[in-house]
Amino acid sequence: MDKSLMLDPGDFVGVSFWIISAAMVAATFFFFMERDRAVGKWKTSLSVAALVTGIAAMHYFYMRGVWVETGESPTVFRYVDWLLTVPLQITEFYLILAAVTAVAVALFWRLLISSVVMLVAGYIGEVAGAGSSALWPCFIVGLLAWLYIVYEIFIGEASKISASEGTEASKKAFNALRLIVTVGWAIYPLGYIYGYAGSGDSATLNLIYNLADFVNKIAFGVVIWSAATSETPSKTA
Ligand SMILES: *C/C=C(C)/C=C/C=C(C)/C=C/C1=C(C)CCCC1(C)C
Repeated sequence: MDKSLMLDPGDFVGVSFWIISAAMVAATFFFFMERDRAVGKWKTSLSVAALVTGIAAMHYFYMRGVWVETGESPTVFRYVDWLLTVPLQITEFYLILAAVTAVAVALFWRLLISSVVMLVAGYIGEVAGAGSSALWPCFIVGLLAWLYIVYEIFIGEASKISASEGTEASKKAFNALRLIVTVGWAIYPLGYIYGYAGSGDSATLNLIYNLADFVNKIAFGVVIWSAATSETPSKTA
């Protein structure tokens, strides 16, 4: 077999694709199995967390192949993965709020559409590539869409609903998730800047995105798992 088609242990980016594939599979099984321990509507939240890591695992297997065999960024598969998993994570915010109170569906759509705008803009920018005139305008559009999500969960309607209607467990989950969406998600635009401004290389860009996915998909699920299993049947009634 052609050795270039095998994962080289010295290829840190390739190895990071491999390790994260394994971690995504493990997290998926964990969230599905732990579903039994959660009460009521939290079960759905854990299923969604498992879907996120499961979809990512599948894409990581494939992205590793692209990277190892071609040495190129698997941009299309990365964005297909994000386009499926980010809206699911946005759904988690809505589910957490909807589990405790009635929430306007319009809020869900605003968050969802913003996340799609963020990703489509980023995709167009990355495919246009370094040196193209679309690179930074697309980045700005994506950045604004992300800032809108941050606004919604810190100051807007979503944050007000959580503060006034939330249970202890739902507030805990909401607050931790919004930290992830602010601090954890910030790694992506920073990676984009690093990758395309100046002397950035695609290996480092992939490593940054891989680490960001590891944190933002698995830690995100763990936060939900922690809240879901801390609420006992008597507390939720
Ligand atoms: C599981 C995958 C996740 C949580 C991916 C999140 C991706 C982002 C937060 C991407 C953000 C970007 C911007 C804020 C500006 C434009 C470039 C992007 C798409 C990298």
